[in-house]
Amino acid sequence: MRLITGPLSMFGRKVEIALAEKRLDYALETVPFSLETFYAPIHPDVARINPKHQVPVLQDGDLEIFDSTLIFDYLDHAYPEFQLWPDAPRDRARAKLTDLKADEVFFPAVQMFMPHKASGFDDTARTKGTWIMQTQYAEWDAQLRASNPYLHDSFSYADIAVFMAQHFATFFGHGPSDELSAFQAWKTRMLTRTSVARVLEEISMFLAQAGQ
Ligand SMILES: N[C@@H](CCC(=O)N[C@@H](CS)C(=O)NCC(=O)O)C(=O)O
Repeated sequence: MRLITGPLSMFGRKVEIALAEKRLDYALETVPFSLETFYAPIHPDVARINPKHQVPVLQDGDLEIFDSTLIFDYLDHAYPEFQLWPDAPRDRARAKLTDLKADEVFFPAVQMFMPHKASGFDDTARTKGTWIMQTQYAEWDAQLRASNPYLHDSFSYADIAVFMAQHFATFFGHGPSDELSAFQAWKTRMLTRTSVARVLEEISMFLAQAGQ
């Protein structure tokens, strides 16, 4: 198996955590990335496999796929040991909804505060973005109070997605408030997982080398 990703890709880091949680061996291919040029030039395999020219991309034998959530689905089907989606249909749908909210509701709001994207958003958009993030934090805090210790019945892909999204939000100054004690306790719990701690250490090392 070969994972093609970038050092600051929140979606790629989701997949790295999942692969570690599932104890799967893989080769890591890091695409060119810098804080000045971002993903240029595009890695040739990314350009060939993903028409959106985005990472992560996963190759497994003759299979070539992209999109972190699609990769999650594939990993649980192909490598059923250490399942990370809940089994029961409704539980699985709920966990997938949490992953969707992290990726496609919360993270686009985080992106409004990234310096290289900020000029594309005015104050009205950013106020809405802040509201979206705070609303999601409150929802996840309530969810954790009901289903402690993880967002769903057991540790799942949903925890991975929310953790990575809030990590980037925190980096850009929009972390969860201390009053959300269930969410804060969950963050501490997530950090005790080797898979998560390793990825955060690598992100910090990359940023330190880039002078951030
Ligand atoms: N829905 C995709 C999103 C992938 C994505 O946005 N990747 C970013 C890096 S985190 C990327 O490659 N951006 C470069 C670009 O859009 O040109 C997933 O879950 O993998």
